[in-house]
Amino acid sequence: MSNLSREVIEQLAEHLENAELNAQDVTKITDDYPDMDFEDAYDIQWEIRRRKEARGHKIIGMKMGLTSWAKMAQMGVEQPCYGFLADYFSYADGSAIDTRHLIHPKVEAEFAYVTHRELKGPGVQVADVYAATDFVMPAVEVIDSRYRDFKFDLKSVVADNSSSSRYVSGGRCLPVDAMDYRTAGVVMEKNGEIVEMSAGAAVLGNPAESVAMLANMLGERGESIPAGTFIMTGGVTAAVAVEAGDSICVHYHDMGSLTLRFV
Ligand code: OOG
Ligand code: MG
Repeated sequence: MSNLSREVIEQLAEHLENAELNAQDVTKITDDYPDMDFEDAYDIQWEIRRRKEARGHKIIGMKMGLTSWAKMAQMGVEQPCYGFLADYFSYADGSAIDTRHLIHPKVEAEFAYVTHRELKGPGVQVADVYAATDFVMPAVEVIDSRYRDFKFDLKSVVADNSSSSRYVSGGRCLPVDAMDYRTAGVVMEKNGEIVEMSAGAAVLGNPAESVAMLANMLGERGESIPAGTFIMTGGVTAAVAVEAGDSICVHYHDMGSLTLRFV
């Protein structure tokens, strides 16, 4: 089912993408379109993706969001969502992120999975994810909701590409069976002080569950996770607000650390 016309979907995609590109916040779109449903919301996200590809950007990965209780509680939303990652979102470990292009960035510590085999839902389970995973690596996401004061509902955030903005990945990559990622600890420091800590199990009991859920959600639209996809599985702690001058360092058990600073 979907309630919005194609014309409105395209208008809202342009509106939200402009908010991203101009770093200008907007009110949440369900205020003006209360009838919008989840199919409409994902249609808007896929239209933003199409717009970027039409301008020559490459889609280089996917992300899951709101997969931990810490994140769901922080945002007042009780279901995971997905988004896409465009080429210009990606930064190298140690990079400086320019806050002038962002509205109100927050950082999240995540585990990323890279696949070597297609995963197509429905019915994808953790075992399928293990069989399809090439390696697991640390990633730190910078989210930047286009909605005023980061206030949204699930449909609005889905339409806004699940707040995707920037990320760094790196550290030590490990085979999927090298460790039990559920008990892999993560410690986040902001300006040298510990601000959050958690472990992989915070994400749906096992970050691989998040990859399975992504495959199953994409399956509902007839889409899949192609072989060779980089997938961020969602923040293991609440997101931490940052501004120009801040530096972030995230330490991962046995997988090294990632740093980024904001200028
Ligand atoms: C939505 C995106 C959440 C995560 O890792 O949970 C997300 C938001 O909180 O703005 O990326
Ligand atoms: Mg995230």
